[in-house]
Amino acid sequence: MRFQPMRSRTILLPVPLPDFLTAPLEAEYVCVSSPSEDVGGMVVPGGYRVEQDLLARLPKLEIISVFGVGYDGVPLAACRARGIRVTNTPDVLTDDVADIATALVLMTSRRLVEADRHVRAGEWSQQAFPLAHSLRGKIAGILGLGRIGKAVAKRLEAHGMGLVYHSRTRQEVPWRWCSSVIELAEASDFLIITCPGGPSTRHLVSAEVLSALGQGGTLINVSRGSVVDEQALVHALDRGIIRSAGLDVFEHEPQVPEALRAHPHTVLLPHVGSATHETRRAMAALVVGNLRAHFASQPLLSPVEE
Ligand code: A2R
Repeated sequence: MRFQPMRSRTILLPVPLPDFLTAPLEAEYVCVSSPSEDVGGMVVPGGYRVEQDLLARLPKLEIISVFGVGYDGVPLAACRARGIRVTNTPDVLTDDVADIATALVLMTSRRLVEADRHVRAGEWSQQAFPLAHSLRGKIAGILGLGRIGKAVAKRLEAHGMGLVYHSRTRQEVPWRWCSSVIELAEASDFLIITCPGGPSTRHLVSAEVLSALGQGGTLINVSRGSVVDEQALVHALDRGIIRSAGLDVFEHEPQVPEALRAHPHTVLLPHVGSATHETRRAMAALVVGNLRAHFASQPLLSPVEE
């Protein structure tokens, strides 16, 4: 007779997740898509909003394992008050997200999307493509110098760029610290957002910050759309207050304002920072490993500590 594992724990998956994540979960646990009294664990994608009334319907919930590094959708204080543990998937996605930030810097500065359209539209034989802008000697300002911010900084240094940064804490790094986001924007040709989302960073990049970035400036965002006042960004692009924007994240995903889609100097990606086979599988392994560790009363692999 084949051995059947005892699936005694119930895990809530409130939204569809990839097969390579659900398959190992279904092998070990009873997986459900609606809340029930038995639910002991929950797996949600990064940025998913875990509402308080959902938590209230899960009296036995012990752990929320986030499939992503950003956990801004999880009400941490409420979880702490109930002793619910929270995990995320840091480190394994750092390089991929940093690559996308670097790609957006190159795509906006060298106008690569426009250049591609130029060739496809058969325009090359009629007119030369206009000149773009070099990266060498330009300044990249990193907003949030954590794991991803540092990986972006290293990549852009290799492109001959100068670096400045702003985080709440000054760090022992070779790059100049700016004490405010405005000071950072003033010093930057490219303002690159790599800080977490959530209430404490909401609209940190405001109309005032975009003005400080200025006419030759480019905004790059690979963290969370909530960090940018999107209306102010549309205004800044339309009025030429800044030159361009490269965005992998938006305030109301998957909605992207028509004004951003129509603008010639925006490069827009559908939140693909960590979207590779390799990284998504490594993230899935961390999600499963954290649940396994929790239910075996072992130390968590990547607990969220605030
Ligand atoms: O401020 P600090 O010293 O705690 O530094 C963190 C910085 N940060 C902020 N910087 C400015 N203003 C804030 N209000 C603020 N809050 C946090 O963001 C730290 O240097 C950085 C975050 O780095 P890590 O925790 O290492 O996160 P990681 O792995 O780089 O990912 C960043 C975000 C995620 O939360 C996702 O939303 C997104 O990238 O994919």
